[in-house]
Amino acid sequence: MKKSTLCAIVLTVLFSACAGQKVVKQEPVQEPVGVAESGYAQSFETDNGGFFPRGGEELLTLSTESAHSGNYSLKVENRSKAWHGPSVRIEQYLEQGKEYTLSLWVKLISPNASQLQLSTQVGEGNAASYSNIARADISTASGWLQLAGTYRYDNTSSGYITVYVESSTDAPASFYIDDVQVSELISAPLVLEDLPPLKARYEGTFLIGNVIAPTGTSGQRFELLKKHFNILTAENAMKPSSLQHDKGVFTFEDVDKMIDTVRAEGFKVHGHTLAWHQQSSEWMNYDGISRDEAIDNLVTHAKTVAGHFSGKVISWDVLNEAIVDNPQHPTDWKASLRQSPWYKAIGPDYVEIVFKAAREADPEAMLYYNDYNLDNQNKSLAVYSMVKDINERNPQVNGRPLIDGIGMQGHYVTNTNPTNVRLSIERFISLGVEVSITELDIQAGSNSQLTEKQALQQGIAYANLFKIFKEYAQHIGRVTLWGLEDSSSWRAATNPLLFDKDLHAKPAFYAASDPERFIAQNEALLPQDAKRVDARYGTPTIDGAVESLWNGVPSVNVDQQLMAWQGATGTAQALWDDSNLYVLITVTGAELNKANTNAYEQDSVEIFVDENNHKTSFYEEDDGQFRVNFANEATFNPASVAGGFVSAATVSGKSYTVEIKIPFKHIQPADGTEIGYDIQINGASASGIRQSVAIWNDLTGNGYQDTSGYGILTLTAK
Ligand code: 9MR
Repeated sequence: MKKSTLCAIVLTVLFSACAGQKVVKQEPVQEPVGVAESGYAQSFETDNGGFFPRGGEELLTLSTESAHSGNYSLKVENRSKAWHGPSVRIEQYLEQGKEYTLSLWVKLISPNASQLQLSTQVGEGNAASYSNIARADISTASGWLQLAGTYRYDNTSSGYITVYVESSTDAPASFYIDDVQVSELISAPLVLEDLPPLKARYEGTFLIGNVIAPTGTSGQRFELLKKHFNILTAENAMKPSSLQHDKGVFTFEDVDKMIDTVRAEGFKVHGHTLAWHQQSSEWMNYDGISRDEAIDNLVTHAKTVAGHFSGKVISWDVLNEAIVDNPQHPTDWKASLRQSPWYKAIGPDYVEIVFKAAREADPEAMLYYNDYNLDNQNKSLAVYSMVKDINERNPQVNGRPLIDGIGMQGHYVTNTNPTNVRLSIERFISLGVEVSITELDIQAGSNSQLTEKQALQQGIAYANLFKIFKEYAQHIGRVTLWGLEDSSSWRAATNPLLFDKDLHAKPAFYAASDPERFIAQNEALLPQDAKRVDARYGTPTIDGAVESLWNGVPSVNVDQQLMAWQGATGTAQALWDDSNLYVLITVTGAELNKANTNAYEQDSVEIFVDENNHKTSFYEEDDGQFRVNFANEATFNPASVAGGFVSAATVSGKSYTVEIKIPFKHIQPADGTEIGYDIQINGASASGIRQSVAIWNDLTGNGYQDTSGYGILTLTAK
């Protein structure tokens, strides 16, 4: 729409500029002034429309350097945190219970590629909740890109609602925004469906939970929560910076009211969280603080908060997300600890210190260690090692081992391998602790869109997990979903929950409710058998030239696209001899771009090899991923598989050919030997970001850590 038309439809809004004012994340900057009859629209032609820097330090300026329409846009620079960005208050344009379309245009300035998201915040301080509306991968070559989605404002009583742009990674991206619009969407009123309550399905099995904000204790959403769930976690309100934003000033009032209300309705409450590297006030553990002062801050916070809620919560996430992703030496848990502010200020014993403080202040509450990606076997081994060591050294703290439970957050995707979830549950159970699934959601689809097939695949993923949870129910205290309906999820753009934005049950709900039945009815969607191909016997010269030895060797098409773009594809053939595997891959339709610093985002081929064909859901010693770009630069996962690897590449127009030698290191190859094998082609865009992934067999996209989806290569014809 042209800007002139836009302004004609929506009354121009006049705000006084407030860029440059110091603000902290949850605090209002100033009251917005000016009224629009039918929504909010801003094109930055005359002023900044009331946009303010969310973190206080970002620089927002009106700019003529680039505009989506008209002459001006708002330039956003000097961000240093993922949640920093331009924010504007919109509460006066909203009516409680109505749904709105939120949209704006963004253009990236730097770095070359980033991920930007449009989000909304409802409420302030410890009553705030945050939802991501739309997210996009963007590069400087993308030009102007629209971020748009819908959101139903179920409760506007906080009087503080914003829309803002942030990045979903920590990259301090700078960008322009333009043509912001918030307008009402005519949608059907919410009607609750007559469904069997989920909590009744799991009565006596485990508690079934969801999240809540202090503003969420009334209305249709609360009715739906009451119907299906019996335990609640505050999604944000009980985090450290919410309860003690300023040193010594504990703000319990909103949360106390919320807890009293939900307990009166029969809910149990779980506490989240006493110590975390996020949403923690900087004064608690700033760079350069003394160990003693940091310990004092940690212990005071944990004791005051756990003491305050004692008797009202049944359990606590005492410590959240302390272990790094995919730790390289997982049995050494101290070396696997995240270099968080608490770690830097205190050292590894901060873990024990905070658990002891919590136990002292509330001896009844079950004390949990909580983390994400615990389906990663390295990460779960590090957590196992930590809890084992701490509990062995602290077997009797107020009558029981110090750590009572391990919380597996469970922020999953549809191709998360359920076997890895099972393995981690088993590993934790072997410690004698309770396990809970604490933040379950499963992403599917994108841009707040979910096709029927994606919804069923998501259902299958939920069903597979609930089947496992039921099997281990004796050791599982609680399964908590991280949100009620997709549109209010922190990952709203990828539809991860059981209910849609109109509070209707999705296939995922029926899958969670009766997993066995759901799987039986949708079996056709379960993974297919692995594809097979033969390798012939012979030893080629690795020079990128296709010698006659390759003639007649069976060839596979690498053409199943995993991303929403039809990029480079190719064919692959394999030879073998008593020492090596040889692969010849020819790629067509490539941009021949290797500008991205991530090797996997360059035009490149990947070979996945599982020598013993164990099809494990994690990498064993014999498993490797070998990547070569069109310029013959190789990268390896893990780095240790590089030894003896040789490759050659030749380029012709938009095609390239790669010839590769990979030594067998763990098997004695023989006629008839079957190895796990897959081929992937990464297609870069002309602007240097990965736009396509074509694969031979494994559609999960998980081959870099999981060999169970590989195809099978049979060594023949010696
Ligand atoms: O869902 C929460 C979202 O509203 C907040 O913006 C975000 C702030 O960091 O925290 C989200 O919840 C996180 C939880 O506290 C810990 N595990 C990861 C969750 C998703 O980020």
